[in-house]
Amino acid sequence: MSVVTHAPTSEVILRPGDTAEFEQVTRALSSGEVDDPGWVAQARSGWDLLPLALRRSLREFRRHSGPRGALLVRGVPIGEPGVTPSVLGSVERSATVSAASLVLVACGLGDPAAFKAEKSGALVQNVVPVPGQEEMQGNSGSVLLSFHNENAFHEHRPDFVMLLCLRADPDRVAGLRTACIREVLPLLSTETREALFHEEFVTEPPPSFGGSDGATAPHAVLFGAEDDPDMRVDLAATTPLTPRAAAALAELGEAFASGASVTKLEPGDLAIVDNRVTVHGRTAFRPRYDGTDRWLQRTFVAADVRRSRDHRPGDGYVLIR
Ligand SMILES: O=C(O)CCC(=O)C(=O)O
Ligand SMILES: [Fe+2]
Repeated sequence: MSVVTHAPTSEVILRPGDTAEFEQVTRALSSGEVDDPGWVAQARSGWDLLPLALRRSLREFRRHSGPRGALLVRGVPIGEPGVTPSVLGSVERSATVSAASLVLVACGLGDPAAFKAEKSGALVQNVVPVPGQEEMQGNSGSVLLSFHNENAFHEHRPDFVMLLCLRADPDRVAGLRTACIREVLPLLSTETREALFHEEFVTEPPPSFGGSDGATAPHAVLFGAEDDPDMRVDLAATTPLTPRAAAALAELGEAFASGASVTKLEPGDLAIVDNRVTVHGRTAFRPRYDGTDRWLQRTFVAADVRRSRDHRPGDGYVLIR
């Protein structure tokens, strides 16, 4: 009899020895330019040197992301971060320990990827609150950030979204929220499930991608396997086209809220969200803009980068549309 096991692990705590081993690999990558394909190639070979326990967990997660569709890895090397940046579109171009940690993991889960229209196409992006952006439904804001699949409008949205915490908010109230369709599906009525499988929704890109001009063709929110579907939705950018779609979307939003896991990320915590089955968002917090604010770094992963080849000139890591 064949046995398929999908270990439901949702948290991996690296032992101090594993963190030290991981850190050594990042040190070898601590000079150079993150967006240089040569540096990424070095990170790809560095993957083989990462602690075995970590590689094993990530391999299992890549095969099946578990009932929560997210993995928290604790004890990831972040070096010694300076003051939290506070400008719009801030990115990490020069190699640092934290940037190396992100790209090393990305190279094991698939390949790193970025969008030219977003944060200038950098592979490692700073997620920080920005003065004047408080109300933004984007990662520069600090009001409640609603549930979304990352870049839900895009044909080649990331398969995994990685968020590495360099610094928690001083009040320790900001929480990353995730909700996985595997946990949410049983909470939905039959009518809602059915409606979500119909192509009766459109999703707009954020303004940086062209705003409403670039809205998708009608799409379904759930698709694929009826008992383990993929999900495509952004509660701030997806519009229902019919009354039944509107009712279903409202019920889905309520189910996200009641089925969500909330994680107050600590320095060295790496959250990996399976963007195919899990939405994420963030609770509200109060920024100070004094260099001590919450600071995450973000990298997207494409499980099969070949599929977006026509969007990536020169087979690079940046999708130009
Ligand atoms: O700040 C967070 O915890 C999540 C922000 C977010 O949605 C993102 O950066 O994609
Ligand atoms: Fe996001």
